[in-house]
Formats: sequence, structure tokens, C-alpha cells
Amino acid sequence: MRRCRRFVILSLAVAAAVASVGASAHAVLLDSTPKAHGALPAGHTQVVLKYNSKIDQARSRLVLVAPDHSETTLAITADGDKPNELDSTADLKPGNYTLHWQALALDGHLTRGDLPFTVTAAP
Ligand SMILES: [Cu+2]
Repeated sequence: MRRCRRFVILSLAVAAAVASVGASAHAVLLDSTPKAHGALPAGHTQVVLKYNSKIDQARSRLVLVAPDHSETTLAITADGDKPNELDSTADLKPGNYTLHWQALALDGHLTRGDLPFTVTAAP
């Protein structure tokens, strides 16, 4: 009887472990504006990062590193209609930028990445 109960508990533990692996959906960046290593003209710009899963927009983070290496935290637009996106805007001058992103997926896993891009003089 006791041995049987131990087996049940072990089975539940294995099932829980398998379920948590199956439920994992870390945020993977699928597409972005600006594109990584891309170029775009100076000016007021929409920043859009699209992921493979829903993102906790309130607890994710976008930090823009300007050509002079100053860092600005971008306000993320809360948008329930686009739960897979982190959207913002930025005023960009010519030069080389990096966007640091941190995305919190709904499974509680945080992923991060760097998106380098170049801003050219507006035509
Ligand atoms: Cu995950």
C-alpha cells in the first residue's frame, strides 16, 4: 500500500515536469521594425517587435542606446489587440543605435536581445 502511494507521487512529479516543458513558450523575436542591422531614415519612428507568443507588455523593457551611448527607456504601448508585440516610438537622429529588449513571456520566462540598426539622414 505504501509503495503504491509512493509510485503515484513519483508519477505525478514526472507528469508535472513533462507538462512544464510542454508549456514553455519563451518569447522568440520573429520580426522587427527597425530590422536588425537594417537602416532607416531619421525622424519620429514606430518601433515594433513581434514575438512568437504573448508578452507581458507591462513587465517587458525596451532600452534604446543612442550614437552617443546614452540610454533611454522607451515607453511600451499597452495594446491588448497585439499581445505578441512590444511597440513604442522614438525620435531618431542619424547614427548607430542599439535597441536592448527584454520580453517576459506569459510562462514567466524572460528573454533578451540586442537589435543594432543605423539611422541615415532624412532625404
Ligand atoms: Cu518559457
